[in-house]
Amino acid sequence: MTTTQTLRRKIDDRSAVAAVIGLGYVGLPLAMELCEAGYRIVGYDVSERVCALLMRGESHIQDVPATQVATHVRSGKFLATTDPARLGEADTVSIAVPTPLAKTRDPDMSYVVSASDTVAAHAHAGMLIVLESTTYPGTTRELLQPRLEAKGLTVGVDVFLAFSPERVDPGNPVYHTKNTPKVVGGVTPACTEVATAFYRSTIDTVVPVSSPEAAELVKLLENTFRSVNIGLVNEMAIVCDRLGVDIWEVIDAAATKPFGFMKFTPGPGIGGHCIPLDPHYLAWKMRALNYKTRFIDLASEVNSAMPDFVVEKVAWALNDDGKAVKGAKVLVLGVAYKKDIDDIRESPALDVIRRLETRGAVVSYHDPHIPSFREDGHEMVGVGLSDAVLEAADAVVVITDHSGVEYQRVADRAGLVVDSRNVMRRLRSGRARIVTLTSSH
Ligand code: SAJ
Repeated sequence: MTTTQTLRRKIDDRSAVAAVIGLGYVGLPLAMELCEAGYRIVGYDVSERVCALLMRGESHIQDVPATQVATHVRSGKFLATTDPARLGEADTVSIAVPTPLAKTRDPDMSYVVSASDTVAAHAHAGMLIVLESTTYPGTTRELLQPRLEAKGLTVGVDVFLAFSPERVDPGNPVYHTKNTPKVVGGVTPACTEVATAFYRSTIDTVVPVSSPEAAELVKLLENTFRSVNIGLVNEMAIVCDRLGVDIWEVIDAAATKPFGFMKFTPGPGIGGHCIPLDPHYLAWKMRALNYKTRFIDLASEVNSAMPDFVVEKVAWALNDDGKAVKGAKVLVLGVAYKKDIDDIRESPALDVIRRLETRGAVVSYHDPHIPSFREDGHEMVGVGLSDAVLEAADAVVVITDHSGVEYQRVADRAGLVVDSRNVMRRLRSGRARIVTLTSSH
């Protein structure tokens, strides 16, 4: 039997041992789905704390119930370990490690390089290796393939190598790892075939493409599409502000078009670990090829100017109340990067708070999902949303429109609300004067 046939058989009868490198919001859900599909799993992570808590049957990932971890640990199907040697037992390895951007907006590939070295050290004939971390096109072929070949392993014959973008949307109540279509691109046709068979054993829909570069670009197109369209609608908000038109009325009316339009909404900027970052992988790669990705750069420019735009709105609104920003008591309502989650990474709220404090405002915040935070050199403890807090504020600034906040009480008790998400639009009018991104200050 050829190596391909042997590995295919082990995938088909689930005797293959599947390894997952990186047990975070991508790797752990994938490891759990692989357990459900019948594989024995070697979960590898550099964090002793994470491996220990998982082996105690606990979960550090909001979308993975501890009961599911406990079940698979108890059955012996799931092992979380910091010992890289255990990867030698694996027939398949899925790499789901972080690919952050440095402050210079250049990709920090150190985690992928480290994982690639670890895999290569324990790679053997008959192994499938799949990179899932979002990265620039060419990474799989340039970083992983040489390391495998340096061990005398021929890709497509002895070992199989592919890229498959992660599409995990934390907190999404409908789409999770098993029912989100999975794109797979192999270095050779045999690599694509084996990787497709592997993921098809676990995930409902698998979409093979012809190369790892195509698969790497699929992810970047998906998230650049969002960044550019959010940038467009943010620019339209600035246009509407200049023209005295309500941007949300315009968007809602445009969204009645049953074809050829997709609704995005303006806001205080974009946060998270995907949309603000992923497009910069492509921009960085293309700079090296002397091409300027203008849409990516322009969207980034518009989106990152939105915190300033919001702060200007606050300053003008306070001014209309005869107050200076300096010394004003400002309550920021919602600091997570998007509604109904507890993640503050890259949140525009951090920029808004920093800019307000720079201008002398006394800033506090309330976020039902984030009681306190230490992020990006900022450390704050949230306040309760009491009537007294609302009445004492010179301005309340809605940055994240979490559900479950008593916005009517905010409208009744606060004197001034700058609402960057237009979440207050359908309320009975109360004491507060409400300013949106496009209403006159
Ligand atoms: N945002 C806007 N206006 C919009 C949409 C989003 O200002 O119309 C802001 C959000 O407030 C947030 C940022 O943009 O700060 C990103 O929002 P997002 O809805 O794209 O949420 P993310 O960052 O969690 O994106 C993830 C991505 N999933 C993966 O990368 C696997 C993205 O591809 C998904 O489309 C998105 O979830 C989703 O649809 O929820």
